[in-house]
Amino acid sequence: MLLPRVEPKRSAHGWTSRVALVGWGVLLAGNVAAAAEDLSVFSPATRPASSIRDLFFLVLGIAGVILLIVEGLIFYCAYRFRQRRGEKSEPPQIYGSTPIEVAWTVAPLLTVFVLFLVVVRSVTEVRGESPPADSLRVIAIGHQWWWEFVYPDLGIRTANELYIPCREEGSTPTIALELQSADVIHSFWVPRLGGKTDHIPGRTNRMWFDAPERGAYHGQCAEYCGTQHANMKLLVVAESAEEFRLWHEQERREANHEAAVDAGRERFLALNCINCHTIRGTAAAGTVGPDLTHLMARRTLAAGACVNDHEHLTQWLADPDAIKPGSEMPNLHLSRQDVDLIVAYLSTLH
Ligand code: HEC
Ligand SMILES: [Cu+2]
Repeated sequence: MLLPRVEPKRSAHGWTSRVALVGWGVLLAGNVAAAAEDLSVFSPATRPASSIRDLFFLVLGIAGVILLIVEGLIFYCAYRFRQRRGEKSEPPQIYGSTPIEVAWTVAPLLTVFVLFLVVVRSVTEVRGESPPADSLRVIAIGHQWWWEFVYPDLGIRTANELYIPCREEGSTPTIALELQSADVIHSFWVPRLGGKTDHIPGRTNRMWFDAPERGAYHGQCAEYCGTQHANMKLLVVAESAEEFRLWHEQERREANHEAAVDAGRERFLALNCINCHTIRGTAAAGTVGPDLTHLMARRTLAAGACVNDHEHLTQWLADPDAIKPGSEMPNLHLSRQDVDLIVAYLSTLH
């Protein structure tokens, strides 16, 4: 049957949509390029991450071949059986063909079976049996919307920035994460180190990887967990054994106690900050929000929502929602003077 011809309408604004499309393309390419360095599954730094990348390419390859065959057949048939000049009626219609039906049932079954096998192989590569006994254990707890990292064997507790020793000549420690949740489901994803694994309330999921090269690796919560899910970022910092030892030594210390900022410390301890935050060495022992004992050791505030500097810290205390709308840290309507005093105090917590 011939379809009636429809004249395409010429849009008066065709050029705007074209410009928008090009702009969008440029933006996308820019994002891809920026992400390519760091948030990319295509530059794996560990064995599980490489396994996931290889699986991706294998599946893409198989899907690509299927696409070529199917599209090729469509084009072939469209050309071979096109309507010729002078042909008015439909060609003879054929129904049923056992060989073809068997073929298109068996071929997808085989394809799915092969995909199943390669996925199972990758899953065992990623999960393995269990991590070696001398792994560095870290309990990673997902909160709305930040990460808590507890090192049970090292006696420290930090937030949002996970420090680990890196691979060095003669030693490749394994990092064994125990993933838990304080509220809803989150997902731990540092693309260059390993795939997504969920934090599920009431259970502990495990993932582990060999320490990567020295460097910083960005990550992101990968399971929608509420309004600030996008601002639930994390950074993994892989340091040399010596750097890691120094960092650990510093983290173990109680908070600095500088007389010059006594006024700020007193305000902090008098306010309800202490119901939610811990500063070791003071009376503050809350566990609702991040441990602030070594706040200044962190590069960012509020799980990567902004850089950790004087200006943003001031803004955060004056109005957390201005930086992270809907955050679980309430606006305490502090006076300008209190904010300045407390910022001065927090700025000494190295
Ligand atoms: C009801 C609990 C609560 C109270 C009270 C509270 N906070 Fe928070 N605070 C939080 C939570 C939760 C976060 C994490 C927010 C996020 O990242 O989404 C946070 C984050 C922070 C951060 C950023 C920490 C980091 O590493 O990113 C600072 C600094 C901070 N609070 C200081 C204070 C101070 C100072 C007070 C008192 C004036 C205070 N908080 C009162 C819950 C609280
Ligand atoms: Cu999330």
